[in-house]
Amino acid sequence: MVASLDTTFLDHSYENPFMNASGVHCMSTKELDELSNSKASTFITKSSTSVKRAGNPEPRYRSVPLGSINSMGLPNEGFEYYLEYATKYQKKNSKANPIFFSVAGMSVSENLKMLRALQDSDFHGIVELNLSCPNVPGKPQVAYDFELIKEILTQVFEFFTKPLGVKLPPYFDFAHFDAVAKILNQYPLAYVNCINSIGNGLYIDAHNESVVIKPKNGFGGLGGEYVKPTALANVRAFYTRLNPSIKVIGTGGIKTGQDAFEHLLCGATMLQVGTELCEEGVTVFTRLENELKEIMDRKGYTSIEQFRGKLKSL
Ligand code: RRO
Repeated sequence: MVASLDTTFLDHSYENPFMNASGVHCMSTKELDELSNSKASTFITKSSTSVKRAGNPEPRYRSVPLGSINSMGLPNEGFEYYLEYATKYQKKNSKANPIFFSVAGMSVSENLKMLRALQDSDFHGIVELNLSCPNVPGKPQVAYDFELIKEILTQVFEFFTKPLGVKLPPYFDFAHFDAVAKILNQYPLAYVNCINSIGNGLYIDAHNESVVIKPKNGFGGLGGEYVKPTALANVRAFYTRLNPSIKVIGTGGIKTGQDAFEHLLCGATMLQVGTELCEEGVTVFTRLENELKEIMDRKGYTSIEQFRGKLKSL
């Protein structure tokens, strides 16, 4: 195989575009260590809140035939746990590429508090602000409230100077792609990550006439094959609307090298793997890299830049 998967993201050169999606295989230091020792080129922590959270009652994640449904409810070990891990990791691996740190406060002030602490810390990686957790009962997703996106980002960029991206939910209408892109273009964002799970799906076990997860009477975020076309649409919609300085991370339905290739064609720079990482474990990255290289070899591409973003219209 001759194809190179070298990927430049925010002026750093990664060996390949693959990493985990926040929430999958990144809750504990053991899981984070496994990611760091895998073929993923970097990794992201579970979205954290100021204080440790137990999350929703189990069962709260189910693998289903075409993907997954989850209503985890933001379980995490708390902001300090991940900050300590990230800063230690940086010291131990001073030559490694930047890692990603995800935060998902339950209010504007909680997000600002964590971002202030990151700003004042030794962390010199990339921060992802998760605006799209679909699973906290009684808390609508921030990113479906466009005024609230503006309010948060305006306050964040009054003090935050480290690289910051936002995790977006899927949008389903051109009016919404336009409106959100117009807002995001007003801020010095490093990237947007499309997409979080498709919120509030309902998977039913017809034999037992029952839902399959306990929280929210079975409603939960969908991932996996169900979501790939929606993810590709969002990657493409934002890639074609955002200032070129704002990169797009593609997340959603990446199970094979071909899925990865499609995300790259739509314009994604980094690629995150959620449901399939949960299914297969960290060896998924080796397989995805081989499959993507095989496709590139077959098509005569030696680098991702030769086709990234170049999806053809009819
Ligand atoms: O923890 C969760 O329930 C969760 C989060 Br924070 C998220 O952003 N996306 C998701 O599917 N689940």
